[in-house]
Amino acid sequence: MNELIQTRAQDGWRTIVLNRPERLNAFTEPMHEELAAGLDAAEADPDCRALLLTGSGRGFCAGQDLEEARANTRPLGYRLERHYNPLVRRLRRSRLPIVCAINGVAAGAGVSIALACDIVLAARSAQFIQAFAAIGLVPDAGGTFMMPRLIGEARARALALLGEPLPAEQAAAWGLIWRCCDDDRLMPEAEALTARLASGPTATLGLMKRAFAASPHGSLDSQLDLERDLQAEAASGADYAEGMLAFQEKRPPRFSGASR
Ligand code: LHQ
Repeated sequence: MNELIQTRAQDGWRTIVLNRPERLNAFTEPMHEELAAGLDAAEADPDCRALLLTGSGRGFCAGQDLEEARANTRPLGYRLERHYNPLVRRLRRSRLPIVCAINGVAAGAGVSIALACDIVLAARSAQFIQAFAAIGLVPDAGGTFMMPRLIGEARARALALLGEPLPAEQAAAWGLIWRCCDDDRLMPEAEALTARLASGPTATLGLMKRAFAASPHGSLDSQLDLERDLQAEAASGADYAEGMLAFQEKRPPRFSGASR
């Protein structure tokens, strides 16, 4: 079966692979539907405690499939509202920590989707391209929100207006992503990172995501209040008790990931 999205279940976590390599994993509507179903299934599985998102072939994701966009009469705003914006929101709001392994070029909304994940690793040969200006469009799927916050407005504006590729090493040096590594190390490192997150205090990692999601909109006062509330919630969970006990007993913690 020619799946547009492949899912592999590992012990405690899942890999989700964008799988249209002949089109550099550019998104079509059916691919969005399959990805949403894959994310639904992962979220609903209590044994799944982390996700790894990557692409097959030589690209990560070339954004919207331009052939589909041209052939299909749906307005562009509909596509964003129906597929891209919910995807970005759900990656950000997911209860699961999400690692993104950028195995090759990321362009257009492909960059935005990567940046909506929690930790982004890239192969040294990968590039990030704000490809929008070249086709007469503006950055979307959260690009104008995430890019300036990660790398500063001067760099974000120039990348968007010029559409120049940003090599992975530069992206890491600028703080767009967590780090880059040699191409043959990408998947082993991304998998090790995801497995490590999967053995973490999952519910608490979800609370951390909430704090970071609120941060750009908040003041110091509002973040202090939010952190107080989230900390109370974290401290009421079994993983806090286990973490404290493990510290006392000088052993690694065995987190259940549960919220209580
Ligand atoms: C593609 C694509 C592609 C189809 C490569 N579509 N086939 C949201 C909502 C609604 C509407 C509009 O937009 C959005 C958000 C967006 O994402 S808009 C931005 C869409 N993406 C782009 O504009 C990127 C277009 N692609 C490129 O500029 C290049 O392909 C890059 C720079 C990504 C890679 O270049 P190369 O490494 O030289 O590869 P290539 O161009 O040879 O691509 C390989 C094949 O993939 C090729 O097909 P072919 O039959 O000639 O082998 C491309 O046509 C196809 N492909 N991107 N987005």
